[in-house]
Amino acid sequence: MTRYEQSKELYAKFGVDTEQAIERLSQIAVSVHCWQGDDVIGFDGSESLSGGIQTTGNYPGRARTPEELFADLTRAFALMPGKKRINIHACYALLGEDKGKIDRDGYEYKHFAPWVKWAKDNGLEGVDFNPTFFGHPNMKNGLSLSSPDEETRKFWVRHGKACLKIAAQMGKEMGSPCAVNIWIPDGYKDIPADRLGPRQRLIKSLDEMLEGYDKEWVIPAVESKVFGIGVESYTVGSNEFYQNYAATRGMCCLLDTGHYHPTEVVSDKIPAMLAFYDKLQLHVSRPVRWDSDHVVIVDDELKELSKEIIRNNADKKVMIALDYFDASINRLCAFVLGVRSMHKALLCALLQPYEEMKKAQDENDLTKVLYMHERVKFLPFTDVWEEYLRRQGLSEDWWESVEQFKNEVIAKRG
Ligand code: RNT
Ligand code: ZN
Repeated sequence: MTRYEQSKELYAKFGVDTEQAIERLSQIAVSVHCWQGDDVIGFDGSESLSGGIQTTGNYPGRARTPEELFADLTRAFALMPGKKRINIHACYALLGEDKGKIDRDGYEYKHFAPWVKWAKDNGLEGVDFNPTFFGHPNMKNGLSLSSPDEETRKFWVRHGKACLKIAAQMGKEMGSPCAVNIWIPDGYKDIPADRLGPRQRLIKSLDEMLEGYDKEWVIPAVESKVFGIGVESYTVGSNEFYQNYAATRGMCCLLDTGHYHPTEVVSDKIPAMLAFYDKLQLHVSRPVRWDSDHVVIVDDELKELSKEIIRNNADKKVMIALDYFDASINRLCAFVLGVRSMHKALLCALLQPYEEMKKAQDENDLTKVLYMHERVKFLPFTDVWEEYLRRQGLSEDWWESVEQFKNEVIAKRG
């Protein structure tokens, strides 16, 4: 008997079917953010990151061109298990001869067609898209959709509209609806004199932007935030603001695991949202003391968050995207490690005996709930995980690929 076969029997004693777990895991798509590969700079002219978000570290080898980013992503994706999507930002437009001639409000599908081609060539399930409301001179005083300057506000509404149109075509081309996430950095460093006005303008902008979007091929979401660097006192797109906006507009929210007070956890927000919404989008990140966007690892919160998806049968309702950017380590490793961690946590969640535990909770046998939590914690998870990888031609030892990337690619990038 192989180790996997032995473990399969052991899990069966707890009422857990490892074959079912592997099968279910292989159906869950994870949307991988392209921006870990180049420190969130993009190709449309920005030289630095702004808007309350920051990459820190100066590890060499950042992808500087579309060719480099596509090549790095191809290497990274080959090491990732499961169903994958690619998540891109509007600033990753391939403008070609339109460079310098058009601005973000003039972007079209053709500027992103190479991304769709790459996604198809690499067997991806879909492409997700984001308007980019940062790293641009029209972010007047750090404001976009909530700007009191009508010209500025309208420019960003046009950008959003253009992106929704592009997204519809991406969805159609891939045969899988495109998730469009709306995040703006708008806010103030110090105590504002008006907290309502910017929010009213944001409602107006969002309504204008979202008017008539393609409901079949686009799934838009709004992403809230508690604060950003340099935007400490007031964030226009706060949690309450967007939850109410989404609820009244029949759309969905996106919860980023780094966007709440450090004592709040997204794992508990998931079931609260599922009680009211039939779709929810996630940005899985790892905040260390602040929204630091560290590479996702299998920590307790990631395991808890995964349990909320699995035990509520929300595999298709909760759309998982990753959002982190670490410039201090090998970026190929960062990409692959984060994706594998997400899958590991999901598999962990799939190997839990929920029925028995839920029953114990409802019977107020909370001693048993605690006992069971600890009892299953160290069951031979790795045997199932390695079997999952093996079936996809992958293994847990992929360090060599990290070294190869360093020697073959990074070393040659000055
Ligand atoms: C910023 C948000 C946002 C960005 C990406 C690049 O705090 O999390 O989602 O990280 O869109
Ligand atoms: Zn995010």
